[in-house]
Amino acid sequence: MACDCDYILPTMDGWEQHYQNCSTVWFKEYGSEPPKNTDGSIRLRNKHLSRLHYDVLYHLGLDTENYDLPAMFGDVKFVCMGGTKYRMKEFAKYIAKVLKIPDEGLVNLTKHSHRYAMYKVGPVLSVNHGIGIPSMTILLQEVIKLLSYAKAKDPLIFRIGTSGGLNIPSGSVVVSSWGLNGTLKKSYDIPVMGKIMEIPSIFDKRLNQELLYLASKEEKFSTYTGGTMAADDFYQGQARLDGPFCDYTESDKLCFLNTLVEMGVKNIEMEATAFAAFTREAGVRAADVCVTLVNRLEQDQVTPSKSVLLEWQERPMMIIGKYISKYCEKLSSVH
Ligand code: R2B
Ligand code: URA
Repeated sequence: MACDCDYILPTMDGWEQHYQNCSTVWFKEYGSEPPKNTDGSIRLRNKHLSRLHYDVLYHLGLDTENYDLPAMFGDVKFVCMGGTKYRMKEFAKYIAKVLKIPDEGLVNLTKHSHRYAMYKVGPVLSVNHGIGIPSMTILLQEVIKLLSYAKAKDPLIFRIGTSGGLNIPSGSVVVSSWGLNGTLKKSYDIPVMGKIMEIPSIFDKRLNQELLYLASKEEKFSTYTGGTMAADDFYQGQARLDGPFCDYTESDKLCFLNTLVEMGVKNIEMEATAFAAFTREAGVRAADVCVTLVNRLEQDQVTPSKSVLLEWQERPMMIIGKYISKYCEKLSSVH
């Protein structure tokens, strides 16, 4: 088995030698080849799909019969996902500026579904996923199929999000190394036909190191790495005291949050576990990069002004923007 890492940054001291979806790593871990084709495109593992006459990506408003997906999306290298439609349109505009691509023609490519908003700028897809795991995983699974049908080569998927921080200044950024679920396990647990299916939720270490390296050059804010708890609720599920219901005390809350801190958790949001689990299952490199809007050891409410919140939400975009431009620089130096 030979290394087939499609490196974006050259290896530096102390970095992992390979991405997690490298054939050498995958073979060691699972005893099989990774689910990708020799051209780097995603090989879908679901055998039932071959029985479909054509595939309807219902929530994207696209399908394999009426759309030429390879022509529309074959050149996609990066998918950036985030909660809101507004933020992902802003990201599309931002990346257009970074890559010096005109953005006048920005159209919502999923407009027929009325569910999500997806924009394409050169090799970048910018798409929103809504709030929470179910909304995110529906989008993510259809995006994985879309990338596979389009034969996109070695794609990467980023989530640029918001979160509550643990013991770090608000406005800091966290690049997640793993996701932790609500029962403090590093897995995404989903009931399938009456039984819980557990999928490990660990992010690609090498990709994290590359992003942290680029983030370390930012002077306006600090970037941390560590665990990210993905809760299924914003209020009690994140040990808040300010929801409509609350059956625990403030000291219970602090005791729980301190347990998370001791475990190495740096922030709490609502998607990390499933995002890490499904991207890894698909053999796709992925990273969750979130800004923290509040230090949860100090308060529950998100109180910064609208303009500060908007400025902070640009921070994950800046890191991912740098990463994407490194890739494009590398590409143009080869051609
Ligand atoms: C962070 O912010 C949203 C909740 O306000 C949720 O999508 C998340 O993960
Ligand atoms: N998003 C969350 O899920 N939690 C927070 O505290 C802030 C944003």
